[in-house]
Amino acid sequence: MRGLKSAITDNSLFRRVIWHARLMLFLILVYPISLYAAADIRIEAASIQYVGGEFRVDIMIEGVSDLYGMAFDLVYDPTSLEVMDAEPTKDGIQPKVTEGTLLNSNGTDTTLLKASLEDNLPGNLVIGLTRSGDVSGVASPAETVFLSVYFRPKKIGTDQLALRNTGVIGAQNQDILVSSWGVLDVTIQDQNWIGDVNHTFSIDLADVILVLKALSQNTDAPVYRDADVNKDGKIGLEEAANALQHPSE
Ligand SMILES: [Ca+2]
Ligand SMILES: [Ca+2]
Repeated sequence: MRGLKSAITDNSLFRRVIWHARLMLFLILVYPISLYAAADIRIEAASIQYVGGEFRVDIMIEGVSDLYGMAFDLVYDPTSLEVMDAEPTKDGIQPKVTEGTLLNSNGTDTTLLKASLEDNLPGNLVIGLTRSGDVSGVASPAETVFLSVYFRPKKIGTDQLALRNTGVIGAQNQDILVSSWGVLDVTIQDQNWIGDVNHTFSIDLADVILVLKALSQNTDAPVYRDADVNKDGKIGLEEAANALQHPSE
């Protein structure tokens, strides 16, 4: 009897050990995956911006593994913001979007980036960025810049940027869960741009060079008319001379 009882006890102990071993294996296998399975995506920029001052909006991603690509609409109020045009001399708007170093593995891998205004109308910027070909995904356990978009405020007030029609996929075309899609609230204030021909928030040699290049029609860079120092409605040698005299900051 004693032998049988101890055999039963040993058997249940054995089962318990097995159960614990399975649990540990389960936790080891599943926990790191679940740790990265739900990514956080945020929209980041300084919360105060200035009318006429270009600024960068970063789409940040954190806690993702096997990431192959992401697509979304970046939605904004077109009466208060405009997306910067990367190629002002071309017809339409080529949204100024730059990719981070995550999907291209610090510039070593090929990626595909598409960005356009939906129906060529401002307010809904459709963006997709993926890796290219039969390659594995990338991981970003820490917060990383996925891509950046450049805007310019048009009037004082507030605006909220948000992400819509979102999709995140892994290398096996599987959906990657996202636990939160952030929004960005910006307050837009007025700014005195007199003398600052290129809207860089400083008046310096770069303004002189831009005026001289513009006068010789040697640049596509924007020359801002609200920098007019002598109120003649033009940007010219007066603005260049003013910038030359300006103490460097
Ligand atoms: Ca400047
Ligand atoms: Ca002038």
